[in-house]
Amino acid sequence: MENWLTKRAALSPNKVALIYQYTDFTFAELNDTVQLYASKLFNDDIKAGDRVAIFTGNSFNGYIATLAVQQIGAEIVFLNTRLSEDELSFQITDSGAKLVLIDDNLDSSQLKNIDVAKTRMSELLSMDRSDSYQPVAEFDNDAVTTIMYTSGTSGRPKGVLQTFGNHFYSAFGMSLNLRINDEDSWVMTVPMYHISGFSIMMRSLLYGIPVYLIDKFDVDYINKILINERASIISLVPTMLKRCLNDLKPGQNFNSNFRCVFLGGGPIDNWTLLRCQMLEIPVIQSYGMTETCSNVVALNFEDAQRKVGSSGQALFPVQLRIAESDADGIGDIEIKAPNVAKGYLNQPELFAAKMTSDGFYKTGDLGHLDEENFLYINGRKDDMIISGGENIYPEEVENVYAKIDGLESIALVGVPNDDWGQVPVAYITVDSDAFLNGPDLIEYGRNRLAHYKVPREFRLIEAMPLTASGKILRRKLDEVEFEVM
Ligand code: S0N
Ligand code: AMP
Ligand code: MG
Ligand code: MG
Repeated sequence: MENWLTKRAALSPNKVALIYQYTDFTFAELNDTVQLYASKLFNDDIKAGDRVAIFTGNSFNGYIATLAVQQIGAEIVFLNTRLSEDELSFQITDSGAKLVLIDDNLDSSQLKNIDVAKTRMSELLSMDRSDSYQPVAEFDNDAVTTIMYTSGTSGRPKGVLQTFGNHFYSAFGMSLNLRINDEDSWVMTVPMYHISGFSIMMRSLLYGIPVYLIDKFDVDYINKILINERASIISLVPTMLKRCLNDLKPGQNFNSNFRCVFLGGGPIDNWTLLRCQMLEIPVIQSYGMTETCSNVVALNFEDAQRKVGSSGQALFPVQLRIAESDADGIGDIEIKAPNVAKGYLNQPELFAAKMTSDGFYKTGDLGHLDEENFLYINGRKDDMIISGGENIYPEEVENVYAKIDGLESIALVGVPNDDWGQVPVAYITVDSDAFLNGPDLIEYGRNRLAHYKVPREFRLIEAMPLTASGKILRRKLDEVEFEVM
């Protein structure tokens, strides 16, 4: 396919592409700025096929830098800015990124000791442009353009390889479902380092619609955009939606061009959905993941009211089936679609293990379909916890703590939380002569893990509930008596 940015700038140069802090940029201006930036980034070391890591919030510089890496034909490695030094170090090394581009306005102290070339995004602007730079002419469907890391139940995090074709088909299915039109615009407050955010950038190029870029989740500012500007769609995770609702004053309505909250990333409670109905805020619930390059299942406008609680139907051209279902029809959600990622970087065997012989991807989620093929999510096969749209794998946290002397065993579980949906707490047993205390254990985790992964509380128990074969019965822990440390 022709390069989406240059194509879009040629098709609709004067349409607004980006609105950042109340300033508009057209697609022609966006393209010019990105190409200038790319010409300074491009050199003998940074060229097509290389990997460049991006450490940014949703800033203007981050938006430009990300598109510039794509224009060069290099692969973008997105770093979650909440990660610890250990976590970032692994991803930078594993991806073989040649350079980390760092957002100027962000605390990047976790990167300080990591041995890799680093450049501040603004520094690059004072560099010379390369005369030989040309944007890539084509975006090859099979070429990887983005890599986003995801953890799992065992071993190392995995870089999900997302191709242009993946992003294209994702945007295509979305546009048919939401019937994207010329009046649409998308508010991007979900982070660009997640597919929830990055997919909005790609949709903007493909659809030719503006993005309201928001660099900090400031609920007052976001509601002002939704009330006073012409924003029509906003992608949110449940935590964000609840904060927006709590901040709305009686009688305040979103602008007349507003069409929907596009909700994903985790389960939502019915009370919040009911509040949205009462406030006449349309919510399009969706289901998707990094490996499917954003949502593959979503509600549509006609059925949103009738099917509250459902995540919707498989989008065009996604195939969905429930495998190994039980008597209630609940089983494994499997997906076959051109937006399923190409694989895991350096760990192809792990991705292969998630593919069925007939090409379906085993999501690890449990669900069932109603008589009209609407999907309802019933939880996970593993014990993954979702806090504010960020995933926490208990095994990953437990492995970090298992190294502590005197800590005999640890099991992490998610407990319900009004703001975050779930937060992690740890049950532990300790050796009889050990001196461990909760605050120190929390501090230990905060130095090694993204803070959202750190247990909020340590619960001391006498003994772990075990299976006959000696495995910890995580789901029995809520019945065990404990003492908060
Ligand atoms: C909810 C957010 C905005 C909360 O962050 P906030 O309030 O800005 O935090 P800070 O001010 O930076 O920090 C304050 C303290 O809060 C802690 N903290 C921050 N985030 C979390 C968290 N998630 N859980 C627990 N604690 C958190 C900080 O650590 C800090 O504490 P201290 O000082 O102690 O460090 C933020 O979390 C956020 O942006 N969440 C959204 C992430 C997201 O987008 N997830 C989706 C990932 N999934 C996908 O992308 C696939 C699905 C998908 O594509 C999709 C999803 C949603 C919508 C649409 C789609 C789509 O299909 O297009
Ligand atoms: P991630 O890979 O970080 O994008 O996380 C994707 C995971 O979030 C999915 O595999 C699900 O477990 C969960 N998830 C996404 N959408 C929903 C939803 N609508 N309801 C419940 N869980 C969801
Ligand atoms: Mg993930
Ligand atoms: Mg998630």
